[in-house]
Amino acid sequence: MAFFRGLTAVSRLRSRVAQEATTLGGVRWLQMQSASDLDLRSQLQELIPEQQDRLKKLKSEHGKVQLGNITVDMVLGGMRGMTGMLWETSLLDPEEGIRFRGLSIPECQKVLPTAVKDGEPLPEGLLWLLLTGKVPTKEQVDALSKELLSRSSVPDHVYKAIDALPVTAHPMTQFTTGVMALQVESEFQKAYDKGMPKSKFWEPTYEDCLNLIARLPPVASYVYRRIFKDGKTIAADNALDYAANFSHMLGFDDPKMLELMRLYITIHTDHEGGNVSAHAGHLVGSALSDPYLSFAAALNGLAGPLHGLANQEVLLWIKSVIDETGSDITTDQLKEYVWKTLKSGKVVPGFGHGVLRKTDPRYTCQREFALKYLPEDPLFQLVSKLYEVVPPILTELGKVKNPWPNVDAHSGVLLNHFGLSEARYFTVLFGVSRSIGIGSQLIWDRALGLPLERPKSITMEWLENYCRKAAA
Ligand code: NMX
Ligand code: MLT
Repeated sequence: MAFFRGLTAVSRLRSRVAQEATTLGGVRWLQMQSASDLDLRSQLQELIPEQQDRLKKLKSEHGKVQLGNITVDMVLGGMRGMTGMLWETSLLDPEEGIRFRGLSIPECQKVLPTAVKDGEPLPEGLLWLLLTGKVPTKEQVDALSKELLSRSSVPDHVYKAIDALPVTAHPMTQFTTGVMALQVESEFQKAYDKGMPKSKFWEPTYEDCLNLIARLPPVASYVYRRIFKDGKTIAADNALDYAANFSHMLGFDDPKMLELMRLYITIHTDHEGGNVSAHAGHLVGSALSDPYLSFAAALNGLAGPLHGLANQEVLLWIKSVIDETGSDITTDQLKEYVWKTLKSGKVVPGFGHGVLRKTDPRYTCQREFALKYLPEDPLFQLVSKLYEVVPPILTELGKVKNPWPNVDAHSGVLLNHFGLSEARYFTVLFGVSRSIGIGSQLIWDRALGLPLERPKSITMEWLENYCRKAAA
């Protein structure tokens, strides 16, 4: 991990001790951990000056190095392939998929602490990894779980704000309203209004982000229970970890569902910085809007059908296939349905990607989960069939750059299997998870003093004149 390069000898040693504690699981090692080893904020405090120096050096020594050429196609094509922002927490490779601080999803599944033996990673561990670049010990993750729990109390006015909306409002609208209502508690806004030096900006941002991440499960489960369970809410179980507690508050306590939720929340956290939600959050945050305002912007982007809403669309689409053709669908009927969707002017949800050019590893790990826990599920089998049927058709269209499935092609059928069948709710789950990635980067945005984002735009006339001159 490149991030380690800047670490001091002391923190490197500490990180080694922490990792040996994971491997050996020995009490003697664990006793060597100090209180500050278990405290995420103290860890960050130590890392920030090193990373600030690293950025300063990069700017002063290499500021004029060219990273590529901008073409007219890029300007007109949604800025694809145009490198334009710093995003430290993860990096996406078109062929291989996402790496969180250098670790692929299978690597995270191997090294991040779990709740059960050989189980799925705990999302708190990923939050620690995204923020510090270090793999946490189980003790660090447990401490973070407790810390999040201690921050999770939601003021009553948030629920009242949600209740002001019709119960028929889309779950994402209700969820984002809850996030906006949480904003009145922003530590960043209060500190900024009082006045604080730029070097301190990251501290109230950290407080806001951790509070936000902690409070989203109660808000999100309130929205679910309000819409789909007659408003009968379920209290938190303080003995559970972040994802399991969220599942419990939603009303799902099957241990397999708890594992699914841990996996789900882990893999949806972050997908580098250019995706619509992360970019929206980063852009709004660059105006020094506080984390609540920034994250609400991110959620509004996530709610679009080409982005996070696709997980809703996939399950609705799969159910519409069954409604029309029955559950014993043949390959030919499936092909016909895919063509019918395309001819109606719609996209096939869950397939394609703005950057990826292979099957999304987030799809693959969900498929592995399904093969382990629900191989006989008829909807899972249909998803498997779609894997064979859809890519050749999208390839035949001739314009689709990536015919392979993305994360959203799979998530809905897993949730549906364990009883969470209300597709309209799915994007809220994505949103809870994404707060971890966007929040982590927002803290680093403030720690590194990243500037206001303000790219140049041009008109068609400007472009025509420019191209005419370039050709002359
Ligand atoms: N079904 C039908 N057409 C598609 C699909 C698809 N799944 N994917 C791409 N295309 C079309 C696309 O609409 C465009 O057509 P046109 O030139 O007529 O506008 C053409 O193929 C070229 O698009 P690409 O360059 O391959 O993809 P782009 O980067 O523009 O868009 C997506 C990426 C993800 C928006 C697109 O693949 C899509 O609409 N997929 C379905 C929706 C989806 O699953 N979104 C979720 C993505 C993951 N997430 O969670 O955000
Ligand atoms: C995401 O997780 O944000 C999506 O895969 C979209 C993207 O990366 O562009």
